[in-house]
Amino acid sequence: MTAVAEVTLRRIYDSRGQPTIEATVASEAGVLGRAGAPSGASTGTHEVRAFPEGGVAEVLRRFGAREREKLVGVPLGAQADWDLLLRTLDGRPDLSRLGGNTATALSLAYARAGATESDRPLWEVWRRPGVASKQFPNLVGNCLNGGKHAINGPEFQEFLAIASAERPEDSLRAALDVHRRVGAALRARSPTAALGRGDEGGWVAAVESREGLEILSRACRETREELHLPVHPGLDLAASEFYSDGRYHYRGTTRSPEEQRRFLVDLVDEFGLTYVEDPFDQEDFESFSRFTAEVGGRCRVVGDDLYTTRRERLERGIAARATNAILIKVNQVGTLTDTFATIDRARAAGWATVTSHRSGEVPEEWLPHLAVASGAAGLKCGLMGGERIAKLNELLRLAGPTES
Ligand code: 2PG
Ligand code: MG
Repeated sequence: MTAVAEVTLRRIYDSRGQPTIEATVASEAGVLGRAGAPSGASTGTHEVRAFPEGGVAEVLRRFGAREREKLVGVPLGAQADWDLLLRTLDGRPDLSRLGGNTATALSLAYARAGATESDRPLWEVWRRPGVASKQFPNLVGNCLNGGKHAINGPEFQEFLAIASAERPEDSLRAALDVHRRVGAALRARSPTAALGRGDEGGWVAAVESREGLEILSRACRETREELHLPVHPGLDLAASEFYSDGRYHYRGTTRSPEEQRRFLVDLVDEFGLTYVEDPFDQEDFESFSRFTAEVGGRCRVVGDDLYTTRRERLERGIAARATNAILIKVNQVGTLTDTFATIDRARAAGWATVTSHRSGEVPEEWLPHLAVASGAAGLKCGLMGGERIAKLNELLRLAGPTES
């Protein structure tokens, strides 16, 4: 492989119409690697800073000849060196000088250039130790939006269809069927009310969290019965977003951490939830541990804001048995190398990883490659919208030719 000949940054826009960074890495052989970075809305406190004060304009102002000079000449295929250089160039642990999204775009663009020049698919280049061959993730598909991803929706941020068929194609078919049924149920419930979709393509309606779960769980049951495919309800509460002053704030009521835990254990049992993400505030490891001790045998308990894909946070979670799974988002830590370190540690502990999109996405296709490369238990993605379906269609391509 040759070396990096040129690096450029530009402003592009994400699925919410917000500016973000796209990086292009050109090799001496004339091969281009290009990648844009996504953005979250319910960001965890411990994530790197996506942009410095002043946003994309400030990144473009700060990323000058000095930065370019350092990057040009690095051989392709040396991801760890490249990513270390990105961290050094920024100079701050939270990447707030050039922005975590700048590092993410550059890290991915460099990986793409290397993969293209060596004519290998990303999933193969990224394959983690111990992941034998192509292993396909379950689908964690967003059907109903709330929290920060919707206006006037339920407190819980995401009502998810967890589809666990052997073939990705069947999982996608099941998740899409659940999404359709949830929409039909919401229309039937309020025939004259407007029905919209949130940031990740899930439906948005003025329902209570519990009612939303009833609708989701019924839709999953019907899909199981009619399509004979395994699909079960799951939740991402993003609970830090409605936690303050020691209580979880619901419409018309509040719950202490202890009450929240009992409430959620009951929901797991009543609705057969197989996936619960961020059920408590991001600093409350203790409630996570208690909850996992109670339901961890029958339910995937996933930390997102709790860990923000950071190895040190994961280490603390492993010691406390806080969850049994971790959500993986590259731009929470800023580079692929940091992401791999966290994935490898989770795998060594026997934990499941779930590779995730962000609520503000770009229409890129690398996400399923990362899921397959890391033997992820799940791929979390919205089911509607070009920027989501681009990832799901790529998963189908990775799975091979369509049989019927
Ligand atoms: C989450 C994500 C993606 P955001 O909380 O898991 O669904 O949302 O990108 O807004 O952090
Ligand atoms: Mg989350």
